[in-house]
Amino acid sequence: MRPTFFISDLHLCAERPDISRLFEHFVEETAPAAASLYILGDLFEYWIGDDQLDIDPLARKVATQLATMAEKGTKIFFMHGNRDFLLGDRFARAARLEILADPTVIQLRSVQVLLMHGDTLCTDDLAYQSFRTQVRSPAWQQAILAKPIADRQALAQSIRSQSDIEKSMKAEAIMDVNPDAVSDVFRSFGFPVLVHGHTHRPAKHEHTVESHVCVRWVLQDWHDFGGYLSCDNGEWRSMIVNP
Ligand code: LP5
Ligand code: MN
Repeated sequence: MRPTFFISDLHLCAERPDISRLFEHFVEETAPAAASLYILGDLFEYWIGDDQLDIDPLARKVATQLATMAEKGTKIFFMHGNRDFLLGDRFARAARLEILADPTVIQLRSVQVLLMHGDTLCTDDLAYQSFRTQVRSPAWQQAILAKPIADRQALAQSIRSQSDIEKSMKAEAIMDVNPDAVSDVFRSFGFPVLVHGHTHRPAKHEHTVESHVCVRWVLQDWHDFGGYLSCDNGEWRSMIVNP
């Protein structure tokens, strides 16, 4: 049986051509070995609506690269991150991928695996959680998507700057997952393996919840190099993309 791969937090953008080249290598040489590729959010630096495809050559290229991989036989799944939560059906069709809800449970052999972007676990970051509630509301999204694309681009940049200012004033611990939130999801989903990104703190954690030892994989971001998590016949491994 072919392996399953997981990636997140690539933050692809025209300003980082090195990461785009790494991604190209990954989709052409590495990921086709997988039966399924799960992209757990923040594939793009930001996404302002699917008409980004009309103005952003990199977005079109990524869609084509993913579609080519899907045609070769790797099933591709995408979950929204806090940067690309506006990615929608038009991109999904162009990239031949399926959008998943956050959270989603999949089964690999007999193991239940819970997939999340990871931002909902950061419950101590109250300012972020209230921002998230606002931008994930269908009414807000409808109003935003009705605006001209240039306005949305400017707004995304303002939010990015504001977010960077606020992050510089937040304690590191606030921006990590909350242990009780993690225990709660393990409990609610029957003590699965948990895979998430967002925090950019790649690791394999073990949590004991009601005497169950549960594993939580945090995915590698693609800031300095590319990485993915592989599950191959029940064996989990964190891998580096080697061009
Ligand atoms: O992304 P990261 O890791 O740097 O920081 C996140 C949280 N920040 C965000 C915001 C994103 O960085 C930017 C999202 C851009 C999306 C583009 C589409 C938007 C649609 C608009 C156009 C169509 O998610 C950060 C967390 C951090 O993770 C760790 O978990 O702390 O959260 C914040 O910093 C949020 C702030 O605390 C509160 C929100 C500030 C935004 C204020 C809006 C100002 C608008 C000005 C308009 C003129
Ligand atoms: Mn994120």
